Amino acid sequence: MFDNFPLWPQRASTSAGGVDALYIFLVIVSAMMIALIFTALVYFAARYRKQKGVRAEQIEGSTPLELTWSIIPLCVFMVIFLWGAVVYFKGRTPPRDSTEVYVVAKQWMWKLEHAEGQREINELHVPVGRDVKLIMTSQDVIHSFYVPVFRMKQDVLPGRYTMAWFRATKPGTYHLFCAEYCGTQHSGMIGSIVVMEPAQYEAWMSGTPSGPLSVAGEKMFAELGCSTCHRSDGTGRGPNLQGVFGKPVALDDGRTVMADENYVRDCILDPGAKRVKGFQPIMPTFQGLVSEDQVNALVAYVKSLAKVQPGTKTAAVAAQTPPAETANASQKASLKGSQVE
Ligand SMILES: [Cu+2]
Repeated sequence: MFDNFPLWPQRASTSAGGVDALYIFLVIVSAMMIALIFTALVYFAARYRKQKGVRAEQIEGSTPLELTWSIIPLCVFMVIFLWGAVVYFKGRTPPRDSTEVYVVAKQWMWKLEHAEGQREINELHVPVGRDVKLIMTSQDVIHSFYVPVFRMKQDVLPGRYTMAWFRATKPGTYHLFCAEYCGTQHSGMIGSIVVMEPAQYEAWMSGTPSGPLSVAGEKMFAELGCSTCHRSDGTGRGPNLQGVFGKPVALDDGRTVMADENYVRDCILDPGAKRVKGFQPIMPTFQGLVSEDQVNALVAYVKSLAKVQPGTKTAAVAAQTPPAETANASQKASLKGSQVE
């Protein structure tokens, strides 16, 4: 009966149930309050209507009554607040080892790039049952990545990364909307999320051969000359980036910041702002010289260095190098200390 007119939107992610439950609770509490207020309104209007010979009496306040109607709502609001906070923090905290997808929004399309290198426009293929972390930025104005069936919406801002994550529970093709008015063709900024069975997804992944994003980033790192200062043997004029990502970094101005995606991004585009302690302000800005896609690739590369022990060949290079050459390279590395170049 309700096939073409569903009373409740479909759910297709692990967090959708939690969001719905909170929403239903809010609706029930609101409905109960409306019922209570309107019943009292009608009752009192009838009970204390104007009658002959009856005069209104002045009543002094009642402390127990006032305490009751203050404390009960306070408890209800605290429940809503705490419950909301739990749902919010769960939705904001991507699980470790999530599959990563970089999202670049622009008027009026979504560009998506998997960490494995696959690129898509207005379409995102993901496997069912796997955590997917979105690292998003905008090339122009504010957009918002909204997937109703996942109950997930996150603003996408120019000049920084915002994150979101989901774990799809049901294969299917679902709507992706931009939920922030972003110009004349905002309503056309739509796409789809294709959730596939793992085997199907593997087949899809292998159908579009392209190297991992971190390898593209490593190439760019060399082309832009980054590797001449950020040397892996620690002798460069810039900090060695191996093992840095995901750890606290001491800055020149005394602050300590976490080396996350936004930090790496800021260092590329505004190197003076968060300079590492003990290094000179000699790094030029790459603002305007690299595209958002290129920044994403560089971030993915620096991230891939997180697990690399200082002074070893990077995983990204090893993955690309044929076995014979790898052996050769590691021999060389052990002889003279390796460089990521
Ligand atoms: Cu938009």
